[in-house]
Order: sequence, then C-alpha cells, then structure tokens
Amino acid sequence: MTIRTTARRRATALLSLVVACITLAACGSSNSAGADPTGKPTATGVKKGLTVYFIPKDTQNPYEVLADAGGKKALRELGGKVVVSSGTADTAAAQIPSIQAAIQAHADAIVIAGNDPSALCPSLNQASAAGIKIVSFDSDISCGTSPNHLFINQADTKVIGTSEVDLLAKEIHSTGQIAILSAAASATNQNAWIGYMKQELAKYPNMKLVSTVYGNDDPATSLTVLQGLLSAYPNLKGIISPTTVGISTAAQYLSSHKDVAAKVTLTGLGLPSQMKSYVHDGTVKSFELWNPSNLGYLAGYAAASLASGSASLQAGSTFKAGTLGSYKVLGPAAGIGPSVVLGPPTVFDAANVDRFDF
Ligand code: RAM
Repeated sequence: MTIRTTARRRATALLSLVVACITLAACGSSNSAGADPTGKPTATGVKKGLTVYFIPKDTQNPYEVLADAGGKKALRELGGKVVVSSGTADTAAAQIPSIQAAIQAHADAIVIAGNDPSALCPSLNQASAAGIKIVSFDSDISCGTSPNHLFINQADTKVIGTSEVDLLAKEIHSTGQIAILSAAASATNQNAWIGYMKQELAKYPNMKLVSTVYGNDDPATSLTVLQGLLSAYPNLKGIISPTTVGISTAAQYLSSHKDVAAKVTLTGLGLPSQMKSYVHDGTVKSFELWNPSNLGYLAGYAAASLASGSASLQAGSTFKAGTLGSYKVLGPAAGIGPSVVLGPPTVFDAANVDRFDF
C-alpha cells in the first residue's frame, strides 16, 4: 500500500469517526441547526440560525477535518450550522469557488485557511461587501485593510517557530546540517513559522539550515521531496516538518528505514494520533501541536460573535467561546492584523503522547 493511500484511508477513517460523533451529538441536542427561526440572540449574545462557511486548506487533510468538526460543534451549540467547502489541493484557485458558494448562499460568516495570502482577497472583498464577516484560521490571509478580518491563531507565531528549532537543537546537541519539510510554498502559516525558525537559528551557530522543501500537504509529494533531501544531503542531522502531513510522512519513511532514522532526527508539528506509534518505536522523540478541534471551535464562536455584533475587531473586544471560556481580540502586531490566540502549543513525547485523542 502506498503512503498516499494509507494517509487517505486514515483521513477517511477519521472523517467517518468525526461524522459519527457529530451525528450522535446532534441527535441529543435541542440546539441543532435552525432550531429558532426568529434568529433571537442566545445567552452568549449570538444570533441563532447563522450559517458559517468553513473553507479549510484541503478537505481531506486529517488536521483540517478535525478543525472543521470543531467549527461544526460550535455552531451546533449556538443553534446555527457550518458548511464545509474547499478543494483537495492546497491552492487558492481551489478555494475561490467555495467563497462564491458562500456569497450565493447568503452566509453570515466565512472561516478560511489561506493557501495563498493575497490571491483570495478579491473574492473575500466581494463576500465582505455582501455583508459576510471574514475570519481566517490556521493560515492567515493578507488583504491589507480590505476586507477587515479576524485571524484565529493556533498559538503565538514566534513561539511556534522558535520552539521547534529549540526542540531539534536539544536533540542534536545544537550541531549539524538541518532542513525543513514544509507544506505549500505560499502558505502564510508555514512561511511565518519558517521566518522565526531562521531567526532562532542565529542562536545556534553550529546548526546550518541547508534546504527547505515543499510537500504541499500531499503525502506522495512530501515523500518525494523528503527522499530528494536525504540523497542531496547525506550528512543531514535533523528535519523540522511544521505540518502534520509532512511529519507523519517523514516519520513513516524513517520508521521503515532504520539506517536513515539512526542518523536523522525528526521533529515538527504532528497529530498525536498519527505520531504515537513512531514515538513508541523510537523514530521520533518529541514534537508539538495544539488541539485542532479546539481551533475550529474557537473560530466558529468568533465567526458567530462577529456576525451577531457581539464581538468586534477592536483590540480588547471579548467574546465567549463555549467550553473554552472567554477570549480577547489582540491588536495588530508583527505583520498580523486583529487576532485571537488559542493558547500555547503542547510538546508530546513518550510520556504523554497516548493521553491525547486527536
Ligand atoms: C497541516 C496544515 C496546517 C498546519 C498543521 C500543523 O496539516 O498545513 O496548516 O497548521 O499541519
């Protein structure tokens, strides 16, 4: 079985699980979509009956599937609904028809992960002019001030970049050639994290970044560029893969090529569910992430709050995000407009990786 097939099957299995959970939860809920046709605000100040379009980078990436499920859970709690719509390639072109669909459907808000910082802006401007609130999550968009939007950041951008370099440095004793296995070359989140990785590397003069390769969040492409990397740099000591698709593909390869795994240390951002077997077989020592479902859940609450007028883009505006508690909008800083941060990333290793269900 190919890595691509395996990954797609895992994604499908995850999707079925998530769909099953959503169905079960919806059955037991008195707050399901369209429950109150009057559109009266709920106790949180959010109107009922809202429709939010979730446009992830790619509907088949297991990470995005979990995030979308979090968004669905949020809107279900609020008496609204989420429509998930996007392509399967991590490109802006694959996302534009979904923005148009949201406009046609008179959606209340769009929650989008930008595959390309500016390519989506004309369509998003059109959506905004039609009264749709714009929220980015996972990977920010860059449209200047038009349309205004709120970025739901998974964790502090600088912390994500610097902590991955620090994790690797600890494991390779701050010495040797290293490389980055990224997702799409145009992805805002990846490039922002890589920028901070490069800054942090200045602290480690004996660690040298020799290459950054792009697997486009596609398992087969990630494997091809990984193999190219390993043959071009036979002395490579470490790889950082800040994408769940890249790190799981690389871990699977190293796990079945122990001679390479003995020389190359892998870390980055991974799903504990996909990575735990590689931690237990000694292929990977540690990696990081946050809860992707919580990210989608927070984005869902933020979108609904903006669409209801109970939150704004002003720094200091607060809104309730269900079981996650209250969140505050941060003012623009370091290349990011108004944003909300989910929380700090978690480091996973053999001691804790089994405790997480995502
Ligand atoms: C990938 C996606 C996503 C990134 C996570 C960590 O699945 O590229 O954008 O944030 O991994």
